Amino acid sequence: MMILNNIQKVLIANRGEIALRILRACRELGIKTVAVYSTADKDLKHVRLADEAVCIGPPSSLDSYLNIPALIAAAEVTHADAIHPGYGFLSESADFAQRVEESGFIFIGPRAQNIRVMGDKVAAIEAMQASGVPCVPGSDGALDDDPIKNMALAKNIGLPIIIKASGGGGGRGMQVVEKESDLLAAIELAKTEGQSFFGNPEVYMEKFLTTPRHIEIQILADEHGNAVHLGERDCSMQRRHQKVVEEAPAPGITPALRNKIGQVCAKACQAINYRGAGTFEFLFENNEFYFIEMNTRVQVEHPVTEMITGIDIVREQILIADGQTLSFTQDAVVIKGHAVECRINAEDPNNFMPSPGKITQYHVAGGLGVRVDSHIYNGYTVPPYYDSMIGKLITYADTRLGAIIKMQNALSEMVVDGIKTNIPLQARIMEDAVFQQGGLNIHYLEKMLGEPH
Ligand code: MV4
Repeated sequence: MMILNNIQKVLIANRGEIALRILRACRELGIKTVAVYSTADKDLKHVRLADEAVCIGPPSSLDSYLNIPALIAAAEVTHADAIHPGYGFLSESADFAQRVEESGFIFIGPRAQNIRVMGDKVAAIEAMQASGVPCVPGSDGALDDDPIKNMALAKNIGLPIIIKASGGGGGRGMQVVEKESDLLAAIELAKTEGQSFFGNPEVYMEKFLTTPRHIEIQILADEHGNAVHLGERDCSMQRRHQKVVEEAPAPGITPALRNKIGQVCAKACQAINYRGAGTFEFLFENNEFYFIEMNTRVQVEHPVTEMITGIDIVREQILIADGQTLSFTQDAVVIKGHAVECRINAEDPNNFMPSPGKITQYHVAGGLGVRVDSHIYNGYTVPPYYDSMIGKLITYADTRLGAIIKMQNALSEMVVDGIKTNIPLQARIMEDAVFQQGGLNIHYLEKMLGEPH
C-alpha cells in the first residue's frame, strides 16, 4: 500500500469525466475525496462516489467552478489537504494556485510561478529558447511600437508571418499576415484584441507554418529536480482549435527523434525548476519540431500516453504534489503499442451545435484494449452550461491499424440516445483513408468537412 506523506484528502475542483478520473486515482491511493458541484451538477457520477460533496454555487461557471473563495471555503470546511484542478476552469490560473498554497493547501499542479511564466507566451518562449528548446523563427520577444522595425523584422523572417497576443494561447488573439501592406494593421488589431481579451497588449511575431502537424510531448517532473518525458501525442485532427481525435505515438516519429525532443523537454523542465505534469506543444513540419506553448495541466488526451506507457499520469501528479521522488527513471519509460482517443461530444454531428438533454438509452463499448473515460449513465441529463464533451473512447492495440479497427468496432457498439452526439463523425473519421494513412496536418479535418480554414 502506497503511503502518502502529506495528502490524505483531495478536493476535486472540476466536474464531468476528469473529476471522475481524479476520484478514481485518489481511491486507488487510499486518499479521501471531496467533490464540489454546482446546483446543475448534483447528479454527477463522481459526486455520488466521493466521500464528501459540497455545493459551491449556481450553474454559471463564474459563480461555481471559477469561484476561488467558494472552492477555498469548501476545502476548509472539509479539511482537505490538497486541491486538484483538472483541466479547463482554474487549472492554469497562477492566481488560483497561489491562493490555494497561501491558504495552506497543496495545489496538485505546478508552482504558481511556473504557471505564470507559461501563461505569458513571450516569457514562455524566452524561457524555452534559453533552455535549448527549438522555437519558431520570430521576433524573439515582444514587438515594440516601431513600424519600420516591425516591417523589417517581417521581411527578414519572410511572409507569411503570424502575430500572436502574449496573453493568448489555444488559438485566440492571432493574426496571419500574407502581404506586407497588411502587417501594421494586423499588429494593431492583435494588440487591441490582446488588451480586451486578456488584459495584455503585448504581441509577438512568428513565421507562419502553413501545413504543420500538432505534436506534443508529455513530461513529469518532481520537486527534487528529476524529470522524464512520456513520448508524444499527435493532436492534428482538430476543428476550430478543438481537438477531435488524438493518438500516441505520432505516426512517423522515430524512436531517435522522440528521444531527442523528449530529452530536450525534460532538460528544460529542470532548467526552469518545473514541477508536476506538463505538455510541450510543438508544430511539426519538414521533420522539425517548433515549440509554440506549454500547458501546465493534465490534458484531456492524457489517456493515450497512459495506454502506451502504462504510467498513470493523474496518480503521478498526486505523488509529485505529495513531495515524493519520481519512482522511475527515463530508462523505465517504454513505449509499446498504439492508442487512439475519440472525444465524444453532445453535439449535432452536422452543424456542431451543442445538444444537451437527457440520455434515455446508454450502452457502452467494451472489450480488450477498449477504455471509456466518461461520467455519463443511463438517465443522466447533460446540462447546457458547460463544455459539450461527455466522455472519451480510447482504444489500444499492438499497431495503429489495430487500434483504429478496435475504435471502429467500439464506436459502432456505443448507444447514446436522447441527445445528439458526434459518434457518427468519429466513425467517418476512422473510415477516412487519409486518417488511416496517418500524419495529416492541422487543416485536414476542416478540409474534409468542406469548411473554410
Ligand atoms: C501557429 C500556426 C502556424 N504557424 N504558429 C493555433 C493555436 C495556438 N496554440 C497556436 N496555433 C497556431 N500557431 C505558427 N507560427 C498555426 C496554428 C494553428 C494551429 C495549431 C495547432 C493546432 C491547430 C491549429 C489550427 C490553426 C492554427
